Amino acid sequence: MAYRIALIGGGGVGKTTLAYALAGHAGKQGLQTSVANLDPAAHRLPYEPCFDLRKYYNARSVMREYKLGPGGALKKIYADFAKNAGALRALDSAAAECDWLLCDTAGSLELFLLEGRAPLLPRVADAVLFVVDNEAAASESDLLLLKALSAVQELKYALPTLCVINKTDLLEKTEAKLVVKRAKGSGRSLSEFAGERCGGLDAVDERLRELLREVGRRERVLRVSAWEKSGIDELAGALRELKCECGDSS
Ligand SMILES: Nc1nc2c(ncn2[C@@H]2O[C@H](COP(=O)(O)OP(=O)(O)OP(=O)(O)O)[C@@H](O)[C@H]2O)c(=O)[nH]1
Ligand SMILES: [Mg+2]
Repeated sequence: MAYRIALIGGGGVGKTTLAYALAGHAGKQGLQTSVANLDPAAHRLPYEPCFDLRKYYNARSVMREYKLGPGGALKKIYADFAKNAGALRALDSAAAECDWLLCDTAGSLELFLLEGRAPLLPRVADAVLFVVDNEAAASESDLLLLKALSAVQELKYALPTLCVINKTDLLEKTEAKLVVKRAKGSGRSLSEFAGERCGGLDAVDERLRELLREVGRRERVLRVSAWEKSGIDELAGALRELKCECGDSS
């Protein structure tokens, strides 16, 4: 059985592009790597999926039939997929044929975080790659929040979880833009603003640090650009290390 890694995260953060880049990299390292598409509403995929949830569910039909919006339809499809023996068997068969199986999921965190009984993620994955983009990582406070979010997810899914910031090719621009915008909003000069921190935010940061200490996390946040294929080697290495936590030291 393959080492199964689920890429999860909000819409448009680059899960699909990263799955493609990571599969290409792992393949070059000699690992037989496949990507499963678990997004029933995916339009175009850069990879040829070894398993495709669209063969089992049509998001538009589910929306029409049950009078649901896109989010509601996704939730319904995933709840059904978690009990769909035929589809799960097909996914298991695909996993049996490779070393690494990357599961590219639909853009939504709540789908997994707020799942009730019979959760899908622990059934289809051995590890989780929590993907965010440059927008979510523009400051130290953002990073702390991401680590806390990652820790909460690890507790929820009971799966080793790695947080990765994608689109770092855009990160510097975002950081610079944000600082300028916030300085303007504060009515202070850029240099004055850059040297200061808001007291309220500091208090929140400290609480988050306490929380992380309490749950004993040593969260690591990796940075990649799926687009420029930078940081992918480090990510693959970190995933290998995570694999040992899954109980496999091969
Ligand atoms: N600049 C930049 N753009 C990226 C990067 N990775 C992905 N993108 C772009 O971001 C957009 C969304 O990428 P996807 O890979 O479809 O993101 P996703 O998370 O799979 O999106 P959903 O499946 O809709 O949730 C596309 O236009 C990608 O080309 C990156 O590293 N840098
Ligand atoms: Mg996608």
